[in-house]
Amino acid sequence: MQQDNHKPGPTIPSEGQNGQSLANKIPAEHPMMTDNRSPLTTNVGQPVADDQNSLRAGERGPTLLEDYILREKLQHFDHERIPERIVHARGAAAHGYFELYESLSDLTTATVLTDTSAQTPVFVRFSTVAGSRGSADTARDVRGFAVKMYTPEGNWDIVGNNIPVFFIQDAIKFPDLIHAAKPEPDREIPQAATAHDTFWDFISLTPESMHMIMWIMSDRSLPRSFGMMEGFGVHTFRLINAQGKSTFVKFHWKPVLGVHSLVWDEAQHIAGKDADFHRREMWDSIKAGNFLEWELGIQTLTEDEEQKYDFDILDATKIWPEELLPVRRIGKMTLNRNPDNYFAETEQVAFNTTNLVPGIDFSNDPLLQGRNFSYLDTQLSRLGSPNFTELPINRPRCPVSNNQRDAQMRHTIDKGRVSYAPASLDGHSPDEATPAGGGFVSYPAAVNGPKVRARSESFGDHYGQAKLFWNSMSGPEKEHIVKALQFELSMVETRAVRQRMLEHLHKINEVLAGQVAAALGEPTSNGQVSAKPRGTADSVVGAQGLADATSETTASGGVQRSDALSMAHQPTSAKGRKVAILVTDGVDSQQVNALKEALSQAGAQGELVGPHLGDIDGKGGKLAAQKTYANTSSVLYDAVYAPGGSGMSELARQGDAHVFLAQAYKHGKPVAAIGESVALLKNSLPEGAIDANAGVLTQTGQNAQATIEQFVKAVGKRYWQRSLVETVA
Ligand code: HDD
Repeated sequence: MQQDNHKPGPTIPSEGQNGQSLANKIPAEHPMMTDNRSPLTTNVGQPVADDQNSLRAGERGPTLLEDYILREKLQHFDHERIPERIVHARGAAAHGYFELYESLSDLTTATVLTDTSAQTPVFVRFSTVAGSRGSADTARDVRGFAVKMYTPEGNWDIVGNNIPVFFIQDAIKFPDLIHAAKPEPDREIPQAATAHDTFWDFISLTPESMHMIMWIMSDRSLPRSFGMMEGFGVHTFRLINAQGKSTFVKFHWKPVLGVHSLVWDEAQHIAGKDADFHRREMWDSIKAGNFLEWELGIQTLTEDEEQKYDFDILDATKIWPEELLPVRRIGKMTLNRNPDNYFAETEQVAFNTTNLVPGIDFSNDPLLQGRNFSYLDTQLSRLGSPNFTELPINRPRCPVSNNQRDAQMRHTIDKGRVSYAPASLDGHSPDEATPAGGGFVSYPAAVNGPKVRARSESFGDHYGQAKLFWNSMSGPEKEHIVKALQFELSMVETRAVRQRMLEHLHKINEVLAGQVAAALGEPTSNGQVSAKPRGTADSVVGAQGLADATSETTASGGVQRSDALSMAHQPTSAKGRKVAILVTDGVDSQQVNALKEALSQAGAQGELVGPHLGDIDGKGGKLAAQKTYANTSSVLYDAVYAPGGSGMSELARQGDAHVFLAQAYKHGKPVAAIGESVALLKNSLPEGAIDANAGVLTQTGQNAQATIEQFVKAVGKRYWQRSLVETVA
């Protein structure tokens, strides 16, 4: 069934190619993979002689019903679409592998976490949550980070996000959350955006979402690239060792390039200039051999420590502060191969939180427990048959053997009479694996208590970790959160919803609430939340959450500030970055080539942007412009460089060059100008903007080497101290 994805399946040669009859050349195996180079056939293999004209009665006559070739082609086309995912519809994925640094045999029996010699194949899909399949990549949203590992003990999926917490504590609220976030049902507006009444109405009545709100209003929801995002399993899981001992665990993916983001104005522009910004970047990087890498980290907690902290480890709206429970890095994942076919792989891949391997188990997190129902159910509706696990991208790489049979689109041809157990005929049915032989055994956690629809009081603090997040932000990060809330809430038409949100914000931080209130033209809140949430959360929130109006950080194990939450402490480098080099006839080619070389040495890419594509008559040799002002934009780059050269004063007359520099400046990116281009830069930026310490580099002489070095070091950084950013572009 499985084919090596690199090799096309056997093709059927035509008579014309080798002079032999087709019948003699039917391959023994079913060709599953095609590179479309074999002669054109119908879906049952009949060679097609004319694919340009349908069969008609006379050259100008009506089309004949007999034309099964036309009918088959149109019919297949008519059925090409499957339902898009109800959430996470827009995504992009890549293949790769996972390697373990050290065995975790003290904690788990899972081979993928104990065998350091193995290279486990993975397929990883990144996604936005709210938008449709055709929406823009840079919407403000959580990013899905779903990893499928093809282990020798079956597929293990970590179906995570790039944010470590979630909006709600109980899966029963998920359909409400998503209905509120999706376009409003009467008008189907807005697409891929939360800046509308129904979302904020729901949020303002759901205090448990406040921690998550701080994360999505931060720049975490505007990643620079997939490879610059963290990933989180979010829930608490269990690791089980050979002695049956359970340890609670949270999974983290730490990007080797660090965590970096865009800013909102930039993200909005990118959505128009290149809606495929993230998927294109990943595709191009992998194609160029710049693979994406993350380290897998774990935080662990013993059974005895389950109730040690003032947050509940079963509450998915809470993190375990890294200062309290450090992340141990245990392996590395590398994405090194683009999919061969978007539909067959990225669209048809089916993740499921219940795809576990022996040695890993669930916790009682009520959000996780609900997800464990939802994923299989959704795949049945999306992919249409329980045989979706036989699709090449979903099929485990280890043997699959059981008595499940039939259903639509069955691929496996099960031989023999036995499809039941116990059986003695035909060599009997597959044997169960014993626990000692690696069979999955659920952790025998003791369970007792009455059947209730209630939430534990230990889930009751909704503001403590929101405060921890706010307090851990740098100044610019706080400013971006304020601006995000000003934007989002100003788009809400219902005043009562805006006011309710201000009340919640006041409970997180008064300055934050005050600044948002000012932009909304509202008085600052008195810290009382007027509307209580409905249902079971009410009493719980009343017990701790709403009552807490102090500035003390609670539910954080005593941690008041966590550097791990801020992106300000992340390493920056030019690696994986893209730089625009503005060129026109008369540019100093040697300088351009020296810059390109220096960027490439640093793992970055320099792209020449000119007034037209192709030949640029450089001083010192010809150059080729790869992009023009018509098909690219400043927002698609991490830095902009205007080289020197006798012809470069011409650039000042190209209005787009001004916009390029001014916009890069506005978004805090490094900009540089040499020689003849310095005047252009000065004219593009506000007075006083030229400041090397603020990433604005100039060099009036022609010897640019020192500036090139300084510039390359600056690529990847953002200079938030530019005080005049609001006045330009
Ligand atoms: Fe979910 C898809 C992540 C809560 C129900 N979810 C989906 C995907 C990711 C997540 C990454 C896309 C997988 C892919 O690329 O195909 N979901 C999360 C995280 C959650 C979460 C990190 C909270 C911690 N999800 C959640 C809940 C429910 C669902 C509480 C329902 C009770 N999620 C789904 C779904 C989807 C899905 C409807 C849609 C498509 C799919 O499953 O395959 O079943």
